[in-house]
Amino acid sequence: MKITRVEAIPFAIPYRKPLKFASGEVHVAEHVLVRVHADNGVVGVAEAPPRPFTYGETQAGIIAVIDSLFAPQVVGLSLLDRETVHTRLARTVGNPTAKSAIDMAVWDALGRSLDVSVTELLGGYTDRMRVSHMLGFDEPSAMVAEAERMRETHGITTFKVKVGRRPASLDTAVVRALREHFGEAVDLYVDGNRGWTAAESARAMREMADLGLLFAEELCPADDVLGRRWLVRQLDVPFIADESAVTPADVTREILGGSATAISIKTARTGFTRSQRTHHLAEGLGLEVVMGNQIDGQLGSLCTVAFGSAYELTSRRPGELSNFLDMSDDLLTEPLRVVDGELTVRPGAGLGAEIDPEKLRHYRQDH
Ligand code: MUC
Ligand code: MG
Repeated sequence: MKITRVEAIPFAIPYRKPLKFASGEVHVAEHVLVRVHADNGVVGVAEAPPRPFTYGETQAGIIAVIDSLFAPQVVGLSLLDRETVHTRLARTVGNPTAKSAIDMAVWDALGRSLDVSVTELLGGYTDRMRVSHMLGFDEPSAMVAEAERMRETHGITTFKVKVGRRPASLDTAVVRALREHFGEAVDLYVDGNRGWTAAESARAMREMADLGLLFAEELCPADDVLGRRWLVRQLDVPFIADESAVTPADVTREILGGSATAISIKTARTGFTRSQRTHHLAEGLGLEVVMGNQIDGQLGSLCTVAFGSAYELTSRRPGELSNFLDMSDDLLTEPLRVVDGELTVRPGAGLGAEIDPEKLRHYRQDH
């Protein structure tokens, strides 16, 4: 079970419905498919989504760092050497999605080699999660119509509403329209991607106080240290740290500093090995956890549900598992389906993902 090769393949798939939010927008999924080959003939897969506005990574940078730094550091190790893989990759700062894709492809290859699913390897708590869908910026009527379509087609009843625009009434009007349209039939929470100041956030949350929100996420920058603590102290819902708390050390700092009271775990940026550490930390600190989405394709969403289903704490809340529904196509032979508001893990070995060779040929950008 020795790693013989790591491939990093750029591909691009357009979005049918681009996602717009306070820190950026995504029109095309320009991701990197990572394949880890082992000497037993097994190949593990995962995908890295570059998010320059959040982590500074680009598609070309992910390929360069894998080819020049990370692949040579892991070739020759056993698929069982996950701690050594993690330690070697951790010598380099940053590059969270490049590191995570290698980590997850190693777990996939290990699962395939042992004929065990990744979820079972990790913890095996359940085989499914409820799904929360992310609604990007638009007019209130369009966002209500999109949520209605997601409920009718996929049975989704939890929505994360992107906020953080100016004036804030653009967003509060959307949340109010959703609540008026659906009544108590849906759960709603908001994510500001650092778009507002602490004072703007406090005002907007007061304006939405009657709308029964579950959470507020990253409404203002964590770097506004005192402002954010001041905001978090006055809220009566958990405040989720997302992009401000990528590593377990970040989580510790944000939570103990009073700048957040809940966290988002995204396998796209902490893989499986680091996400385990974050999960254990969250359990120790008694935090609410939401499995987040890095605007992942189907492979990334499969990684999220594989991890989220493995533990009680991560499967308790609906996970953000449905951004792929907004893409025009994907790479898997058998597409993921959200049915009755749930996404299930794939039965069988590893992640259970098979890449369609025709689709990969069509969407890859390296030849
Ligand atoms: C999210 O939860 O924020 C948008 C920016 C990012 O870093 O992730 C997405 C979704
Ligand atoms: Mg977020």
